[in-house]
Amino acid sequence: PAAGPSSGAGAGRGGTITLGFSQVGAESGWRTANTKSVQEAAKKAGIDLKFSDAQQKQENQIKALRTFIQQKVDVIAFSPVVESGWDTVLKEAKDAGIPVILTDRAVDTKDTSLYKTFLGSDFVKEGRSAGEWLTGAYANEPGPVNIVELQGTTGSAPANDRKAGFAEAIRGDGKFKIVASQSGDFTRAKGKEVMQAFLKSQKDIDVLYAHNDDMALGAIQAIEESGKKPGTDIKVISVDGIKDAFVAMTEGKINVVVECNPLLGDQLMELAKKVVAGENVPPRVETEEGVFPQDKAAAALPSRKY
Ligand code: GYE
Repeated sequence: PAAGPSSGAGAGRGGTITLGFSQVGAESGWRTANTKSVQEAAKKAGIDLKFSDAQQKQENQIKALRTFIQQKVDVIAFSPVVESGWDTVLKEAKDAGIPVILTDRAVDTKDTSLYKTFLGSDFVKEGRSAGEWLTGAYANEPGPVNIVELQGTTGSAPANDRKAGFAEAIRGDGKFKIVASQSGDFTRAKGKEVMQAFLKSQKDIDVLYAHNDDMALGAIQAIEESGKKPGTDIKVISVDGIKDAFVAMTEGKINVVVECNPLLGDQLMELAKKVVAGENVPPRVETEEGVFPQDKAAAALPSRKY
């Protein structure tokens, strides 16, 4: 039977759900894997995906969300580039009766009725795991342990939370000192550039903590070009777990990677179907992740999916 005119959110033309998805950008290997996962899962689930890339700019995401609202999509999902500044546009979606799912990154709002659920990782825990690895590795070493930190995109949930979790884990022992901390915007190019500056301004760097693998990989180039050995002269801690980082671990250049899972597509489609059907969903759905020290890298490498 021919589908009648769409009767608004939740109906779906001809039974097909339309999902408007606003992605952060294409800044990292993690992001590329995440995009692929969402696109493949939508296809598999028979969901009509309207995909929009914000190129790491909040204004582009707000525009994309407004376009989705105008198009009367059945459900909106997005990965907010930064945490704050979403209340107005989320209110517009709510007033239009379009449910919103946060994927990967959270928003900072007091009004939790503005979205149905959050699907992603516990970034504070990731930061804590990174810090715990460090305190373990240096348990019997005298200090000081001078750390430089490459932060993710300023104002983003993973940058804020990975910083906070790490700081919390090392706080108990005064020998751990963060001597420099700056954003590398989650990219290889910026990671390299900022590491070059750190190497110039800091005489004595023991450890690099990078909020993602791409920045760590860029920084590794800078370390090598400066004549030092990454993983040995400067220990490297990273987050995500992309294949390239596992390769770098097997080469001894990264010491530990805290995993962050980008393969959220299938779970997102499940949640999208449920919220469109008006079913209850849990307010937070977290993904399972591990920690991979260097000696586990070779065994894990062949089965890495991203
Ligand atoms: O760690 C980083 C990406 O939001 C968890 O964004 C994501 C982060 C991921 O650019 O590589």
